[in-house]
Parts: sequence; C-alpha cells; structure tokens
Amino acid sequence: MEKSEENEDLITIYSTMIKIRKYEEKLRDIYLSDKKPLFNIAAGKIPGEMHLSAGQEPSAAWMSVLLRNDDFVYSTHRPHHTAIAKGVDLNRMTAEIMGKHGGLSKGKGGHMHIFDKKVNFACAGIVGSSFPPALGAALASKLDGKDSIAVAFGGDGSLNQGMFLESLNLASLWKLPVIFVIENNDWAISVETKDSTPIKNDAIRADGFGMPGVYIENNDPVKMYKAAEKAVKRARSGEGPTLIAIDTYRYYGHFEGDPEVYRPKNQVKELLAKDPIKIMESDLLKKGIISKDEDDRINNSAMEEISQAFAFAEDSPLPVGSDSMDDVYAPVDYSIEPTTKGRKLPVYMAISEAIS
Ligand SMILES: Cc1ncc(C[n+]2csc(CCOP(=O)(O)OP(=O)(O)O)c2C)c(N)n1
Ligand SMILES: [Mg+2]
Repeated sequence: MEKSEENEDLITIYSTMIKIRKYEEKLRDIYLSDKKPLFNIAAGKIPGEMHLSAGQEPSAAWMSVLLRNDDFVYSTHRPHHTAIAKGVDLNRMTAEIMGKHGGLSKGKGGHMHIFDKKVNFACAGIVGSSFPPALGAALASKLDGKDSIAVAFGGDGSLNQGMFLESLNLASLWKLPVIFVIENNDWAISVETKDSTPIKNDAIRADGFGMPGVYIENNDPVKMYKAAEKAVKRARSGEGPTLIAIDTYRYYGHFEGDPEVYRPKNQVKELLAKDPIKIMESDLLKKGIISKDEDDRINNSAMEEISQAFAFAEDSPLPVGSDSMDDVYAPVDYSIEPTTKGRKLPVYMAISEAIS
C-alpha cells in the first residue's frame, strides 16, 4: 500500500466522514427516543429542533486536513459535520446539544449555537448569517499580517440573499482570505432549488465578483478536497477569496420530525445508493490505500470517541436557573473616561472616531 501524503489525507477525510455519520446516527437515536407518543419537540433529553447533516459530509471533511486551529469557520443551522471536521471538542459539543452545563456554551446554545473558541468555530440559525462574520475574521487576519483564513458555509437557501452577494463583493474587492462553501442539497426546507434559483451551477456567480468559482458535482469528497486545497493556498497567500458550490445530499428531513410530504417518494433511496462514504470506502479498499482491518479500526475508533462524548454529556449536570443571566453581556469597564474632552461631535463622527 502506498502511504503518500495525499493518501494520508484521503484516509483522514474518510475517517472524518465516518465519525460525522456515526455521531449523527447516535444523536438521532437519542433525540427520537423520548419524543413519543405524540412527537413533542420540547420533550426529552434533547429538547428543541434538530437539523442533521448526514449526506453532507463531503462539503466539510476536507477541513480536517487543510485547516488549522487559528483558521475560522462560520457554519449554519445544520452544523455538526462542519464542527466535527473543524475539530470542535466532541465531549463539550455533545453536552451543549444536550443542554448540559459542561457544554461549550454551558448548555445555553443548543445544537444550532455551537461555539468553540479553541478552534475558532461558530454557527447560527439565521440563514446567511455566516458570511459577514467570516469577512470580519478574514479582514482582522489580514490587518494583523497573519495568514489565518476564514471559511463560511451556506445552503442553497442562502444563495439569493443580500448578505451572501454583498459578502462576495467585498471579499473580492478587498482580496480577503475567505472560502465560501455553498452546500446545495436541493432543498431549503420544502422549496426545491430549481424553484428559487434560475441556474444549476452556483459557482458561476463567482465570475460576477471577479473570483474563482468551482462547482463540485455528485457530492464528491475528493474533488471537494482538491478544490479546497487550491482555495486555501490562494487565501493564505493573500490572493483573495474563492467560491465553491457543491451538489450534496440531505438524507433526513429538514428537521427531525419533518413529515417530508414535499419530497419525491424514492429520492432518499436514490441518494443513498450514491452514498459518498460507501463510494469512498470501496475506492480506498480497491486502491489498497486502506485494508479491511484498517477500515474496521477507523470505524471502531470513531465509535469509541462518540461513546465517550455521549457518556461525558450524560454525566454533565444540567444548568441551574441562577446562572441564566451569566455570560449574556460582555463585561464593560465603565471607569474609562470618554476622550471627546468636551468637544461636541455629530453622532456619525463620534462612531467613526470610536471605531478608529
Ligand atoms: C433569515 C432567515 N430566514 C428564514 C429562516 C427559516 N429557515 C431556517 S432553515 C431554512 C432553509 C435553509 O435552507 P438551506 O439554506 O438550503 O439549508 P439546508 O436546510 O438545506 O441545509 C429557513 C428558510 C431562518 N432561519 N433565517
Ligand atoms: Mg438546502
């Protein structure tokens, strides 16, 4: 078996995809286990909505080999694949999803608000909200003379938003180190992409903003990795942003409990027949990049890590009510004197002076 650097990367990408898939399978089991007899979203060990990313692993897995802890990732309401690929602490992420005090945000955020400062990962449920903060992080990195980059994820539902188009424009104008990843899973809740967007290849939008655009067909994790490798190099060397649009699959409903009445009957079955994890597994085995034993080890070690994360979360205590207002506002030092020294300024000038 050839152990080239690229093969090592492929093994890491495959292992990351396995970890994501198995993690979500376990999470889904727990989530659904205590919502019955009537499906009650607020009940059980994991109260609240749950958006799973199974099928979308290829859009994220490349990050496990190409990004560093000091790179920034801004993700969406469907964040687990991106969080795991960025190396978010799995124990504390699981505790956060379960609303426990040991969670990354002490259980106050839940599954759509995963923040891990150690690896610079953030996400939020507002569609399109990942793009502007990625620009901010990229601008900060550039002004500080660093080579950290920022990656922003968005779904096909964010494609026609002002926030997305304005961010493409400014990132290109200022040559910011950003990678925009559009995950086109064909659905924005129940709206099919063809009913919201007149073009199939979302990457051609990049032309209009003077940046490279790459379109990845068939949810291909290796093509995604190759495209991202170029985009990372370009961003780190100060050449500016790249847009990557990937055709990906959503195996579960928009949220758990979604009756999916809008989805053609056989669609999931057809997409499962093209499962990128199965395709990559058979490819790695066929090429001798991994052996059957190694494949088993990859699966077992993912399961072990996942079991530990859920055990950590189970053991973590629930938050107490008296903590609820902690960490809501950043501490402010009111002893700092204003520097206007009696000068009278129009508000817009005062804001501008304060910022500079
Ligand atoms: C600004 C805003 N509008 C509407 C919503 C409600 N909403 C939540 S998810 C979603 C669809 C998102 O679709 P897409 O971007 O394709 O992501 P996917 O769910 O397919 O991963 C909508 C409209 C929201 N969260 N934020
Ligand atoms: Mg979508």
